[in-house]
Amino acid sequence: MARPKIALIGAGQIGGTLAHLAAMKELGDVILFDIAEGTPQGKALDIAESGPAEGFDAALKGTNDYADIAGADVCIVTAGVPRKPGMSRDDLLGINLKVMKSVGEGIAKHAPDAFVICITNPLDAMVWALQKFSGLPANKVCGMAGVLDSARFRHFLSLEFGVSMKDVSAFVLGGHGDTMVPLTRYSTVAGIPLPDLVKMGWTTQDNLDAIVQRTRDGGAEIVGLLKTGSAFYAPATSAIEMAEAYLKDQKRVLPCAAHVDGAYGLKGIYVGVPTVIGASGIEKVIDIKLDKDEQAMLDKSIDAVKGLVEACKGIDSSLA
Ligand code: A3D
Repeated sequence: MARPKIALIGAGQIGGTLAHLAAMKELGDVILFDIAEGTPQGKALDIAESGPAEGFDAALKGTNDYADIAGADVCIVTAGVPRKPGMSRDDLLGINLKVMKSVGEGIAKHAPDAFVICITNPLDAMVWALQKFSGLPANKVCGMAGVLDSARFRHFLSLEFGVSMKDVSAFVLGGHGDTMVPLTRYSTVAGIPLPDLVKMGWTTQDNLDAIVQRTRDGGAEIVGLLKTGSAFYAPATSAIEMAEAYLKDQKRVLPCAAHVDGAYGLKGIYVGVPTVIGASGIEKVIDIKLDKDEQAMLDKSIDAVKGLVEACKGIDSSLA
């Protein structure tokens, strides 16, 4: 059987890391596409040359021609610009919306059967626009944010409790932005919900609140440290987890920006929700019962996403 084909649209910081991870995990052959001439070719060659020492079997090719992504099984989209210190994700909307149009058209023409994972920010609005521009089925187009946001939450919790990250599970709902909703009630250490750990005296409510806030600000913390761009190692790892779930039909339960139509009382909007990812793409959106406070936080987050979607419609009338 031929190896799966993974097309990476955008060969910048995240794109290059995705290529390296996909090759090291032997998820398939990798096509790195970018408009910058030489960048995807150089990164593909550099990673391919790590193959003999690493011992992986994967072919890598860099290109500036969409025709090379033909028949891709997975497309991961990072094309666009990242933020710099002082910028919010929403400041990227105008530039990245235009990029989503050309990417959507390229995927529609050359890889219409692919499972598409968008990473470009502002995430929830960009994945919505990418699905519209590409015309691919909504269950085959999703956005990576929840896996990363919950990984950050898990990392901070493991530091607080002094336990392995493997034993910490965490859920984050809503848009990928300052209004994201880390769900403490559904986040656990070895199955023990966080509110119970507060009662047991393992941590305090104040510490937990600070961790929630640090999670919300997780992207900005890295932007502030790097100064020249945004996070790329953990975002790439998170998207690879989603791609692997699809390619291996793992039925993983992962939070991602999915098209929600019915669940949570929403109608046809992309927002971060728990999903099941398998060979059919987003196979299920899990509709968790929320309490009043959680619902209020989610409503606020959804309003922020809806505002960005309206802004997209204002910029490009074909989306209206
Ligand atoms: P960067 O290293 O700048 O790479 C972006 C690449 O896109 C560059 O190589 C550009 O040449 C390329 N590009 C620009 N326009 C086009 C186009 N029309 N077609 C093809 N390629 C194009 O950025 P990065 O890799 O650090 O980040 C990529 C995106 O991911 C940004 O929008 C970030 O904001 C976003 N991001 C999202 C998350 C989430 O959790 C959702 C996390 C981190 C970064």
